[in-house]
Amino acid sequence: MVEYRGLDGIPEDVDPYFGIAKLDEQLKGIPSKKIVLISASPSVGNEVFGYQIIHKNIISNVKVLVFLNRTSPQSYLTEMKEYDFPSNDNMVIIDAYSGITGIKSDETDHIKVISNPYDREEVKSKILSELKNGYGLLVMDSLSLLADFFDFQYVNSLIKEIQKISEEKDAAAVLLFTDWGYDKDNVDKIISEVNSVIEVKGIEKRVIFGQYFAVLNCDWVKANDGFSSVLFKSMKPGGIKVYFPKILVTGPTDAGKSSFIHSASHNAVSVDKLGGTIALDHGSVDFEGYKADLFGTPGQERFDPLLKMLGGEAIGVFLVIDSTKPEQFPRAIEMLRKTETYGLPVVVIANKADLKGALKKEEIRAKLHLDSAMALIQTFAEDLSKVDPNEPTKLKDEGVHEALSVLFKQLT
Ligand SMILES: Nc1nc2c(ncn2[C@@H]2O[C@H](COP(=O)(O)OP(=O)(O)OP(=O)(O)O)[C@@H](O)[C@H]2O)c(=O)[nH]1
Ligand SMILES: [Mg+2]
Repeated sequence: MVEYRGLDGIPEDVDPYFGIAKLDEQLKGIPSKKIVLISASPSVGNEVFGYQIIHKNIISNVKVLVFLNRTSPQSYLTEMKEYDFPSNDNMVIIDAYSGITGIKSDETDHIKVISNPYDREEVKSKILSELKNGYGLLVMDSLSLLADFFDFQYVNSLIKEIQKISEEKDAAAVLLFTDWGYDKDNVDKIISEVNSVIEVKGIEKRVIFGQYFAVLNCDWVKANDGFSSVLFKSMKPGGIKVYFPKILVTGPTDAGKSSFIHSASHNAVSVDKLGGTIALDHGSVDFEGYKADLFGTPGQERFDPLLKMLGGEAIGVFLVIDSTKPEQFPRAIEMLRKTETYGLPVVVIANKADLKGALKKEEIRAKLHLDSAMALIQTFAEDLSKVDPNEPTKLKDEGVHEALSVLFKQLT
């Protein structure tokens, strides 16, 4: 079994991967001979999943064949680049688009042209004969458009043929599908032909609040309780990121909440006065395929009336404490109570572990009465000589990253 260690940690020389956090963790990549359908509702779109999967594989030296009928190869490659997913020699495109528009497209080593995309036999034979040339992965964008052009019977028999070649050639396939309200029987038939279905949907209430993906089924991984749905954001550049809309950072005055938020995120802002936070901090974290919005509370008691509001809708908490100040520990617990976040996943950050007099982890655990299951992670100033009493301090990446990965794991 492959252990998921963040996107950069995925071992190479193996079967194709999604290159998408959580999806690779749940499904352990895409084994060869398997066909995955990524089925989106029209309001969200799934093309970025395609870009990201292609990119992850071509940079891992998997040869990827991409069938395009939704857009031209040129604009597809431009879109990929805008997400910071540049193409390379491992990517070959079958162009079933230019022939529709009448734009002349020249065949190259990396672009195979279907001269008449309305010719069902030409389309099928071009896909199947090219796939026999030794690809690790086929990506089709889009299968639903092919059903619109021809019909569902055609699409079903094409999937069967792809399956046959994938078996012979050890290839996998990812088929992008948008469900424009087709007849349910037709869609169910396709679902029954493939090995895994991933749904991509929006959380809608007149406007779209968010987007999520969820594995509907998968015949190579057992999930007794099913697979959890995963909120995501599509970033340009960056692609699909698992998204946590609100994580609270709280703890006593001067413990280092603002320092943690500034160290963990790339764009933090703090509403501060004389170095102390007086309203809130906010920062966006972008870490190993995850994106999270951190909201920091002030520590001073006079701002306690804000705590409940700041804690609202949070899904997890970083509780930051100063390792040298055990007298503040009861206050830390009180803040957890006042933010009304008790019961959510909490990671305790024992900051200022670099200072003289900092308590050891076990001492902190005992004094805070921490349950043994609760994570406690030490953080330190990166450079003691640069600590300024009026500014947040840059903390060492090591502790900050450990804290992020531990909480993110608990949240998904
Ligand atoms: N030596 C050392 N100093 C630190 C560390 N983290 C933060 N500081 C310093 O501690 C002070 C408080 O840090 P902040 O991050 O502003 O603390 P805070 O919890 O946001 O404080 P309030 O918003 O007022 O509640 C600042 O002077 C920081 O430079 C650390 O790990 N080691
Ligand atoms: Mg602060």
